[in-house]
Amino acid sequence: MAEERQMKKEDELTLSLPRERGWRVPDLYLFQQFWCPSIFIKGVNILQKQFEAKDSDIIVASFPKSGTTWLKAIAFAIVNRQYFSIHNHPLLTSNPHQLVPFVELMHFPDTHFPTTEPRLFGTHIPFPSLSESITECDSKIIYICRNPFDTFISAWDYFDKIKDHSLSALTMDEAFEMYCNGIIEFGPWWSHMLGYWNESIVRPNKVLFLKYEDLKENVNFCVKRVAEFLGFPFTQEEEGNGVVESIIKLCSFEKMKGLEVNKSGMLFKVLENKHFFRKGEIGDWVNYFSPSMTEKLSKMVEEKLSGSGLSFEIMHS
Ligand code: PAP
Repeated sequence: MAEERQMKKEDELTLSLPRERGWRVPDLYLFQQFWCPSIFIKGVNILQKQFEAKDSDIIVASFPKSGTTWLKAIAFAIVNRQYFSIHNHPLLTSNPHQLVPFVELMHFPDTHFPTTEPRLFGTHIPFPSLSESITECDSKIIYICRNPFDTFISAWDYFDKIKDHSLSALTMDEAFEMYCNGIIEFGPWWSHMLGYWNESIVRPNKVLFLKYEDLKENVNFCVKRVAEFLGFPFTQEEEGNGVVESIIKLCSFEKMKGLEVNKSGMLFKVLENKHFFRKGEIGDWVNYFSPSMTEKLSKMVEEKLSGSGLSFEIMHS
C-alpha cells in the first residue's frame, strides 16, 4: 500500500515536469536538469535511494551513442582476463550490455545484477545525478565521449530504428533542432560531457575521461590506460604474450558485429542487439550534414565548451 502511494506520488511528480516529444518514446521529461523518459526517472530514483556502491565497483559512463558498448566490452575483458580464455569468452555469446548492465535499469526484470567483484555497471546518467553512494566511495568511473557530430547521426539513426511503433519518424531537421536545444535522452549533450570532464580534472583518480576518437586512433594505448586506471595493469609478460592485442581484437567492431549474439540476439526481449553496431567510424556525419548544420553545430560546440579545455578535432566537409 505504501509502495503504491509512493509510486502514485512519483507519477504525479513526473507529470508536473517540463515535457517534450521524445526521439523514440512519446515523452521526454526535464528531470534533475536532464531530459529523460519516465522509465529512467524511476530508475534514477531507485538508484539514488537504494543503490549501495562498493569501492571496487567500476562504472562505464557515457552520453548515448558515444561508444558505450565498445568500452563496456573492453572494461569487462580487462578485469576478467584471468578467468576466461579468448576462445571461451562471455563476450562471444553475450552482448556487452548484458554483461555490464545499466544502473538505471536495475528495476527491469531481465537485468542481471553482477554478483562477482569488481562489479561492472554502465550508466548514461549525468554526473550530478549519480547516487552519492557512487560518487563518494572509491569506485572508478570511466567516461567515453564522442564528437557531437557523429553522436548526432548515430543517435538519429538508432532512435529511429527502435522507436515506438505509434511514433512518427523525426526528420533529420527536426531531430537536429532538438539536439541543438539539448532535447535528447540524457541531454543536453554539452552539460553531460562537461559534468564528467570537470570531475575528471578535479578527481583524476575517480574519473577517467576518454574519447571515442582516441580509442579508434590508438586503441592499444587506450586499453593499457584503462587497465592501469582500473588497477588491473598488464604485466610485461602479458604484453609480450599479446594479451592486449587479443582483447582489442575480441572487442573490435568487426568481431563484435559479426557474432551471432549481436546479429540475432535481443536485449530485454525488445531491443535488437544488431542496432548497437552500425558503422563504427569517425566522420560519417559528413555524409549527412548540410553546410548550415555544420556551421550551426560547430559554433555550438565552440560556445558550449569554451573555456573548459575540452575540444574536438572536427573534420569539415
Ligand atoms: P548506446 O548508447 O546505445 O549503448 P553506444 O555503444 O554508446 O550506444 O554507441 C553506438 C555507436 O558505437 C555506434 O556508432 P555508429 O552509429 O556511428 O556506427 C556503433 O556502431 C559504435 N560501436 C559499437 N561497438 C563498437 C566497437 N566495438 N568499436 C567501435 N565502435 C563501436
